[in-house]
Amino acid sequence: MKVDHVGVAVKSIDDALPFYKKALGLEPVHREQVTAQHVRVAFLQAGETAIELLEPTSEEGAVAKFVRERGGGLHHVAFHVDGSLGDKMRGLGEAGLPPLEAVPRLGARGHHVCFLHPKLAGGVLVELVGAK
Ligand code: CMX
Repeated sequence: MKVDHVGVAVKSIDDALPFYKKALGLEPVHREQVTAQHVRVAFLQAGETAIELLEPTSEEGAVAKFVRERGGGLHHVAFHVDGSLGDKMRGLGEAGLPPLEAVPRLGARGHHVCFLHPKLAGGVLVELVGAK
């Protein structure tokens, strides 16, 4: 599986961007508001992998809680699933590694996604990205 993107939670995307530009030469290639997740996001492409900066848009939601408790930082690692994400999720459930969602849900960039709880992966929130 390829790493699709690495999610980094920040208080402010605009405040975070100068580091990525000056230190790494990376600039946003896509910005979007994901209303259901209470975040706005910016994707910076680094080779085949992107960095997704996530900024909370309200006090609700997982990212706001993460920023409140930890001040931001590495939030999740997302892997690209070839083939059907729904099939992959069913297989994970049968293997005793059930995703947090019962079915794929719509995430940023029009992709379908699901998440695996950090307790399953040694403290890392894992996202799977693919086609429904
Ligand atoms: N990475 C690592 N650990 C995390 C974490 C993260 N991103 N978020 C929470 N945790 C830890 C908590 O600190 C807590 O640790 P301890 O038990 O050691 O104290 C533990 O996970 C359990 O947390 P919880 O009580 O189950 O629940 P939370 O309310 O903190 O929620 C989670 C955790 C994973 C269920 C929730 O964040 C979630 O549903 N995430 C998936 C959705 C999401 O993150 N969306 C935002 C991204 C949207 C996008 O990319 O578009």
